Amino acid sequence: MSSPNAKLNQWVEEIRELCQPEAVEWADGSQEEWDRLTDLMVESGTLKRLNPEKRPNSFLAWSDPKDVARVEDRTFICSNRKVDAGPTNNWVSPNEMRGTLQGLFEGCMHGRTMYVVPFCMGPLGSDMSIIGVEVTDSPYVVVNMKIMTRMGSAVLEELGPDGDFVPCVHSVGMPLSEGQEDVPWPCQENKYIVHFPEDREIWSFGSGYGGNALLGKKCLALRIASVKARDEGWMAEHMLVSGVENPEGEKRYVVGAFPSACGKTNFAMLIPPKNYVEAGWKVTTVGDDIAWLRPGPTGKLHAINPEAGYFGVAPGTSWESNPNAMESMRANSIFTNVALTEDDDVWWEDLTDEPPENLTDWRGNEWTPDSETPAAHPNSRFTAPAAQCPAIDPEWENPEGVPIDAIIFGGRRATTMPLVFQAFNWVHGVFLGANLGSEMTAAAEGAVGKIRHDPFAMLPFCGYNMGDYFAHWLGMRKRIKELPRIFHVNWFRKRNGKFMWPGFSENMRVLHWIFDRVSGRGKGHESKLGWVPHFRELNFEGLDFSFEQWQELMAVEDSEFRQELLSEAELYLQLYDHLPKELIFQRELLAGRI
Ligand code: O2Y
Ligand code: MN
Repeated sequence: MSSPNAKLNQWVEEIRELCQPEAVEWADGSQEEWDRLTDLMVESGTLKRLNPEKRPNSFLAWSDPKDVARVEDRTFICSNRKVDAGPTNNWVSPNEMRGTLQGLFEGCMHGRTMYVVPFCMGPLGSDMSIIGVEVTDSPYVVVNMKIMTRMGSAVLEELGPDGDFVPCVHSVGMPLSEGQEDVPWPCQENKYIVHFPEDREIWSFGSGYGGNALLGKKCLALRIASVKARDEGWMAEHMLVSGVENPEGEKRYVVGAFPSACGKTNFAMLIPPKNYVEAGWKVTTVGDDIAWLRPGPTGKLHAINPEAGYFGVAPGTSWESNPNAMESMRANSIFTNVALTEDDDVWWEDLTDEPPENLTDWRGNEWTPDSETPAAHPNSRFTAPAAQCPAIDPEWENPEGVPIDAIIFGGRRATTMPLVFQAFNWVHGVFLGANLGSEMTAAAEGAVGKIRHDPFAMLPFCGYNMGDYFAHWLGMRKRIKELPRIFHVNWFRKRNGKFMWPGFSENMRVLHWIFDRVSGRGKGHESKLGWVPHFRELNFEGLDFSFEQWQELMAVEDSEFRQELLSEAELYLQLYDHLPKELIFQRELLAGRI
């Protein structure tokens, strides 16, 4: 098979000549193909079929322990000029990198099948969507792409004879010589995740895992799309998209950017407290990770979720913390690096209060509750279809996107940041996004508890100079007729080592205030940080929360903010030559206020 698109056929032929696979297969996205590839991987040991009674049509993969996460130090933005990648990205000149890739990819698919995977990021037929084609030697990638994107023949049809696509080349980097036996998870020590922003091209070598290999997600939908968005006047953001409807049937949509380990997926799929549900409030999910935003027909910013599935962190996800995610992965899902139960189901830390007596851990070893290592890898994942989420928004595939009224920035902060405040205006809101930071939670990330600044939660995902990205955000205010209001939230403030706010479902109360603010209700009052709610403006019905607790939760300590200003200085110095003056001015204003 080939496609009706001559440019695509020619490119596939070039990659075939370079990589020299044993066979070429065009993915059509059918159930037959899924069955055939999953059978093949069960046979080869890459997948285990889970108990069909408990988890129909679902599989478990255990990766090589050297291939368990995104590799930021091996991720490159190869713009023509170094300054366009900026100081926060790894840069190598396109010429040098193309030479390196030529060497790496020559013959890299020997003995393997090369799959050609046409995929669409965003609803088929939407002007906001982008088509990509990923060539890969990993059948695990093909089946994951079927869940995470619109994939296969329908995309080729949409592409037509003249359509354009983002070429994505992926290899696990382990060619097989004649008679050489394969391993369940082929990969390579030496990994390269490479983006050519001007050519809109992605090359990935050596990893079969997540964001390194499912190239529609972080590589296309964020790094390449952010560059395209800057050039074309829209925004590609690392944001969830949710709908909120009040008992009167008034509906608002919000987007939210949160650095990792801040409960972003839980917030995207929030189930309101009982009294809210009984009163008729509804929260729906459009997307849990990425939003593409364009000025839309209503004059507001409109958002689509470019993805069709969730690639969520398993540990910590449970019927208590996120029932909607649990429902989403009941069937037709792939689990990576979680533990296997005795009855062929999956388990991970915090899934149940009591761990099962006997498990096989993610490395394939026997595990009991006395074992000293976790049963599931901390970055273990579920890949589940978004359409299976009970809270999926009825408009989630609307080709025009959904109109956005609020942008929410949040981090995990034990000190300094109150529960919620609203930016004074767009420029101040951009300042809040630029200063977004979160505590590090894993020793692997650095000093636990230390603040890592992650502007707009985009530091690892912006395909160009972060200073220019801030300028693009500032410039967007002139393109949008009805600007969304911008808010900052922090669910994680602590006193005496204890969280001051219950979080999870109770975050609905904050969302309610945000809803009221963007609807012209909810008065609030001005503080040094921005607009904040009065105690009486938050609905505490069904929650025992005193005025004294509220005052502590909302307190602004000048000394903490002095420290905050100092810690921001590092990023400002790093970006000094591309930093918009508006942000320097905002920083001065904040310094003045405190
Ligand atoms: O570790 C990986 O390869 C995946 S990273 C990821 C996956 C889903 C959603 N967000 C992220 C992230 O790092 O932001
Ligand atoms: Mn993410």
